[in-house]
Amino acid sequence: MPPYTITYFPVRGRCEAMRMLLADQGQTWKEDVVTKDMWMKGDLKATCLYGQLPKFADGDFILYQSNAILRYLGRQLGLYGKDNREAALLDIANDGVEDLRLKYGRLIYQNYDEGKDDYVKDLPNQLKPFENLLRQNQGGKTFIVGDQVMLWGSRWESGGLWGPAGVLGVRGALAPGCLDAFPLLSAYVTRLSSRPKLKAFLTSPQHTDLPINGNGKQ
Ligand code: 6SG
Repeated sequence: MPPYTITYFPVRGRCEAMRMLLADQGQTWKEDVVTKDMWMKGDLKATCLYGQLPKFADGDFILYQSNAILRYLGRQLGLYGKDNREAALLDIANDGVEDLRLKYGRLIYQNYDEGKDDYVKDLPNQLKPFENLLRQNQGGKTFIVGDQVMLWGSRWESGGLWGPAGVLGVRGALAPGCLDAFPLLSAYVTRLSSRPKLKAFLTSPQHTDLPINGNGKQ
């Protein structure tokens, strides 16, 4: 029995980052899939702390909030930096991703037809900080934080930055070529996605067959 269970809708959504992190780290987990019909009944929602998914279990320890789950796993698996400063730098990166993810969520779920052109037009401004973050660490040749090609970097880097559908994961769909102007980010995505365990996950039906979002938009 894997120790971890992800309870979520049948989408990549807010869980793909933690799935990528777990896969990259050679962990196994159980998926507890909640369909729209199941969710609409309301009894599961009533038991969730904020009335939302994802819900995550590590044995009998239950967590909510996708970023809290990522941080928990980061600490659990030794991927949260070597000290308080590195942890803060990771938080800076992840919180920036969260801001972009919120914009993306509003686009996808509330304002797709009217908002798409402006979103794509502004994407270079949104991505530039991440190119800059990368450059600040050894010229962008490794990870966003840290000085070794170490697995802890994959915490935000595989999951947090480009895993979320709204950020780089959609470059083939929403904004093809959006990385072309960012050589460090492009190389970094290629570097990370060639990590064997992560690559195996990203090319598996578990990832490829799952829609990015819950309403068919991407
Ligand atoms: C939706 O917003 O998937 N959770 C979502 N929606 C259902 O009743 N801050 C936290 C976090 O980071 C945000 C949680 C997040 O963990 S994520 C949730 O619980 C609710 O509020 C986006 C996502 N959507 C999937 C979805 C939307 C439409 C079709 C599928 C939910 C399932 C069926 C209807 C609503 Fe559905």
